[in-house]
Amino acid sequence: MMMNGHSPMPSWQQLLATLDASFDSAKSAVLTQVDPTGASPVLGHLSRVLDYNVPHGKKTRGVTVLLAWAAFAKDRAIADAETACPAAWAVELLQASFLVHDDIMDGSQTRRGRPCWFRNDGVGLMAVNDGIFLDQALYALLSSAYSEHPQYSRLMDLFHSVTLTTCIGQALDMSLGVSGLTWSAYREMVCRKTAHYSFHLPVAAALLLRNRPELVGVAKPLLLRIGEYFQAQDDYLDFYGDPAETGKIGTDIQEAKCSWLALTALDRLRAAASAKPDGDNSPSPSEASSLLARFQDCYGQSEPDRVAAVGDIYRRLRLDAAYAEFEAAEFASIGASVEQLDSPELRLVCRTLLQLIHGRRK
Ligand code: GPP
Ligand code: MG
Ligand code: MG
Ligand code: MG
Repeated sequence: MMMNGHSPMPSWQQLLATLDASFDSAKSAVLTQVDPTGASPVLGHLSRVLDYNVPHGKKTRGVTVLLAWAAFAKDRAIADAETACPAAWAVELLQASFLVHDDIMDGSQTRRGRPCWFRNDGVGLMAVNDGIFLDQALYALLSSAYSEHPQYSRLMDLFHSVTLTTCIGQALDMSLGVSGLTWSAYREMVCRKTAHYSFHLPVAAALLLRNRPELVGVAKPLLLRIGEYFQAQDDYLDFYGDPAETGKIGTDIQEAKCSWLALTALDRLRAAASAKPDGDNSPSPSEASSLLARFQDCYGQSEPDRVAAVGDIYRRLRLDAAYAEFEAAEFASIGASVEQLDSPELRLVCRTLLQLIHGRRK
């Protein structure tokens, strides 16, 4: 990728390698703030919390900080990316904190191919405190790296306000359920619980570090759309994904989540039940009515038979094909909007992100 005659953009893999190489220094910046003497008896535990929960994910959000930072560089030398690494790890710390808490709330078993943190021997409810630690550690890290930066207070406000938004989105996720729900309620929830922290936050953080606060709002609507698309993929993978690839075992059916699959299933069943079949393989009105009753009886129940019955309904409705259609249309539509962005740097960032997540299997 070469732009405007500058040196080429570092690749995603190069940025990821830069990020990985800086983990130890981010970790020690956090632990030094916890206890500069290094003598506290909790340091061993906190070090384990960081090692287990922070560096093992895809790090899409952390690398996005480095990508946006690099896109706005005059000279795109890879070494320059190191300046943004603490902000990148701050976003990954926030993600780690959310995931530790989310897995408790969703009753999940595995994360990133290993037991969820709270399921580890000797951890249990201590994970609640560990999640708070991961959240607060990010502010220690930001302060150690950027306290003299002219945008420091905006950076703090950004992390705080995005955390509040995510927390409200998570409250919606935990309380919505699925019956009688609209797509607009779904989109609102998904935008808050996922899109803000996953896509807007990393780009906005990089823009503040580049002293470009005036650009923070410019790509936000598009980044939020990419985030909504990303969560629809996550909902799809919850059922259709391979746990060997995603590293997690879905719980959306048992937990009665308002997910893309559940909403699409309800749409299709209601349309077919009222003799407005949507597609060639639609069930007849009487089959649709009985599937609808079965769905309502089984969704949100933990008995394996009922979970399997919901899966059978998804397969009967060919929701994988419905999803593939949605994904292609959404990819094209967001892609067209990306090309309308005036800023070539923001265009590059959004295009890279959209291509990165398109068709993802994990
Ligand atoms: C994704 O939901 C959303 C989050 C991880 C945000 C959690 C926010 C908190 C304030 C705790 P998900 O449950 O579908 O994600 P996954 O499928 O990865 O468990
Ligand atoms: Mg979850
Ligand atoms: Mg959740
Ligand atoms: Mg999910």
